[in-house]
Amino acid sequence: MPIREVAFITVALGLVITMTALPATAGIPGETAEQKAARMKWFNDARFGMFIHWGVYSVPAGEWNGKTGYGEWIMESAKIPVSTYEKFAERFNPVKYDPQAWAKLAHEAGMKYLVITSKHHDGFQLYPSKLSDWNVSRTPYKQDLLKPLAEACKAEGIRFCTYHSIMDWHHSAYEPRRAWNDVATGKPDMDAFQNYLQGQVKEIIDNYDPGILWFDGEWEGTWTPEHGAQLEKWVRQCSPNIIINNRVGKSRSGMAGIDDPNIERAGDYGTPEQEIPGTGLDPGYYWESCMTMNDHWGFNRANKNYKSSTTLIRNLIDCASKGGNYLLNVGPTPEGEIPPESVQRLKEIGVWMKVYGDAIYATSAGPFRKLAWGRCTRKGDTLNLFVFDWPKDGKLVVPGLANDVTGARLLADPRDVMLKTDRAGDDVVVDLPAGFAANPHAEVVALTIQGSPRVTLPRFKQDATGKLALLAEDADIHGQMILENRSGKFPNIGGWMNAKDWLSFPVTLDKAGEFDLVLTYACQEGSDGANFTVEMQHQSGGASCGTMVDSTGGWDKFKTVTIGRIGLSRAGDYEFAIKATSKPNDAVMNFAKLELVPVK
Ligand code: FHN
Repeated sequence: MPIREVAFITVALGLVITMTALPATAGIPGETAEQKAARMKWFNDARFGMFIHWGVYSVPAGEWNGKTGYGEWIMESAKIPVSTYEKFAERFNPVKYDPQAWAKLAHEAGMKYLVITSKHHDGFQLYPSKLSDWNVSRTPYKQDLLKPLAEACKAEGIRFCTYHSIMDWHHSAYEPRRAWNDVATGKPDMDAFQNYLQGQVKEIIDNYDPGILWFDGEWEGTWTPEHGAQLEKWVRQCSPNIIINNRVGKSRSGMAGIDDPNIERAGDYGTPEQEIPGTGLDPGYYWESCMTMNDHWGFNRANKNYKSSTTLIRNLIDCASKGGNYLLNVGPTPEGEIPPESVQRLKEIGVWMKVYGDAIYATSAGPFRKLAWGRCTRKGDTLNLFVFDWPKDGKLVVPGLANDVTGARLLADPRDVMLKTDRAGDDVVVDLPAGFAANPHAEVVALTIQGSPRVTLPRFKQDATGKLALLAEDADIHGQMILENRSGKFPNIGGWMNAKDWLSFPVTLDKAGEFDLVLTYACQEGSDGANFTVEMQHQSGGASCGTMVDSTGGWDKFKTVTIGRIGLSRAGDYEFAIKATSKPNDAVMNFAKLELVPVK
């Protein structure tokens, strides 16, 4: 079905652009924003934590029937009969487990908290629950694996936290019961299952006092918002100051993890997974991106596709620059060892954090939409400029910063030499020392300014041919869309689930004229059909071009199509806005680029 074109010209009186802030997520009923901020302070200051996925799924180590691509989902993915799967417990014997070493490794990596799976989807508990025998007591090891780690974390000064899966492929009361669950008895009963779940949560709180209860596996239809609300209330009764993620209920929007504004908020914070949101999230919105180091959460012996330490450090910086946390995963072996590739990276991260950690901890999001050379966090009157790409001419351009600069220094320079800064129009330029051996992961320039940051956002302009290109990573995001990279080649706006969400771009048109609007986007089969408009507002009028989205065959299948032709008779400042005008079946589209191509 070709894109249907409905190009129409409207004269608009002007458009007021307002940043739509995400309302803060839920929390304790009646809790003020200040009270929540106090309760979340240790988490929000921490910025960096360790995730540990460990269980009997580590015994097959990702391999089954000659295939090696499995992880912690091996029971489900390979449809292993539960009676067969249970035999893994007989081979789960972590005699090399050293909880003190794990806590020390996390601490020395600069991590401030640790989240370990007390129970994953396979239902197996790492502790001797009184409510189930499908746990560590069924292994040769028998001892509680959580208690010594909780104590070791306390000794290292890092917060011990637990992940507990709602979905349970083993328990007889959980529904839907898997066809390969040949040990279940009786009929599933989700209310009975909730009682079991709440009983185990109380055991965990009473015995290990976790700082966070990290729920997961909430997505199946049998787990309702009401179940989530009841569980959340129960947890808060058991531990009033605990922090709960948003996967206790049904408010997260998929892997983007950010709360859907149309759904009653659940938990205290958003949980992007394997991705990092775009800029512009509300400062009062707490979130944490969780990621693997290789391609699996659980131990997979064959998978050596580990991210580099530079990538891991820059992910941490990216999260902090947007006001969020980074929860980095390790998947230990059945013998109780963290894979050497993970240990090596954690040690390298720790070396970097020792020098630059102050620019990460207890910071807030930087004031810039995008920095071509790196990222920025803010701490009081200091903007921490993380330089990934060291300028060859030694001139670090800080775009649009209107504030007076009171100082600039290299965070790593023990001599604490003040760097020269100048103003160049809207920008501040920092003179970096020639021949300085910048840290290859990221170097930090600490820039102190007068007053709260004031940034003039750059306006997008035509190139020499008169073409204007508006890219996903340049968009002002109004809502919960995220910046991701589904093509693996260029960023795109994803998670456009809500018709109220929209994108805007400040544009300065030097050359008026007639233009073709050329859109690069992706849309999954079955999600097509949403309408949207491109609005181009000048102070004295403007134009719009509207179309209906057609499928491109997948969220990662990008196509470039001409969606219309418009005439812009005036040069000058415009506000471009891309808005949905009908409710999407799933998401509106994955937006990559909009170009205005002059008509010859
Ligand atoms: O299915 C789980 C997966 O195994 C892993 O635990 C991740 C970590 O956040 N959560 C779910 C996938 O979204």
